[in-house]
Amino acid sequence: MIIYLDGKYVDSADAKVSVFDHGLLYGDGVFEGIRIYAGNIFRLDEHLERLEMSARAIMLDMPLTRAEFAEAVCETCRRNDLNDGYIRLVITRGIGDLGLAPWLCDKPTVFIIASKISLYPEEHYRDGLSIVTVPTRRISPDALPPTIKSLNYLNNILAKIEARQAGALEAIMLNAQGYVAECTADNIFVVSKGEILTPSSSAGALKGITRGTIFDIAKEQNIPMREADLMRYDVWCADECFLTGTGAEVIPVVKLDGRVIGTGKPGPVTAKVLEHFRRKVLVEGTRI
Ligand code: PXG
Repeated sequence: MIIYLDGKYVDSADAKVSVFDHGLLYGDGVFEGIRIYAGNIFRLDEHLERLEMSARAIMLDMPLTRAEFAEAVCETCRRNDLNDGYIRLVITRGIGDLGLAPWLCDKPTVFIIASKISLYPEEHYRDGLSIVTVPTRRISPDALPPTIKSLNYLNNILAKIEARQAGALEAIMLNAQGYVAECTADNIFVVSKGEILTPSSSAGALKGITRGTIFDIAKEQNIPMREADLMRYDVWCADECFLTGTGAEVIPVVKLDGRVIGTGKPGPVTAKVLEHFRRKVLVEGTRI
């Protein structure tokens, strides 16, 4: 596997970062997870825009222009002969000393991994997931805006551990007020009385690229959709529920906290959204 690392394309065995890198020492950095389908990188420009906003929010100067990043992402895919897979683009604060001070870091570290993706098994797309609500809350916007896709995933990781302990593959995280924020690595949606509802970023949701695609599909298909504050009750009593993420795409949820959602089977709105999503990823995108 060939990795892009600080302007060079190196073998994965040689792709090493320093133990003094603040991405490692403090989780000081930002990243993107991107998909490539049939040689087309899905919504690359939107991912790079979100990356720029994340970097701006943590006062990290972008070491490359958007065009340079786009080229580096495409070239990493080309060098790995990757037409379908997952791309991880990471920018850290770079190498510094053992103090927090980001201004003592020389220059950001940039690396890009283009690899295969491990998806949820197909039966979950057919039958739907059973998920739980976990005790770990989504970090609140006054601590760290949840819109920043930073290298600090520890609260989501704790939630993921709690999900696993409960025998679930994903989990709902509530915000500090007790409203549904999102899942550990996916946004959440409910369908209620024909309308698609999803938490806002001020309620703790990452502005997911897949989430944005769902808004586009809803508009194109004339399905009413809006942001709303959701309680667990709203998910328990919804007609349908589904999750979205770059890795998961669109995946139905049929059970939350032991309660069956709707009919207990993936619903028609979810099926329609999933079908249009799968079509979109094949026709949109940046050709490598
Ligand atoms: N919420 C959170 C907290 C995420 O980390 C999403 C929502 C979905 O956003 P996108 O833009 O992907 O539609 C994410 C992103 C992985 C992995 O390895 C996935 C994410 C983050 C980190 C790792 O599958 N999902």
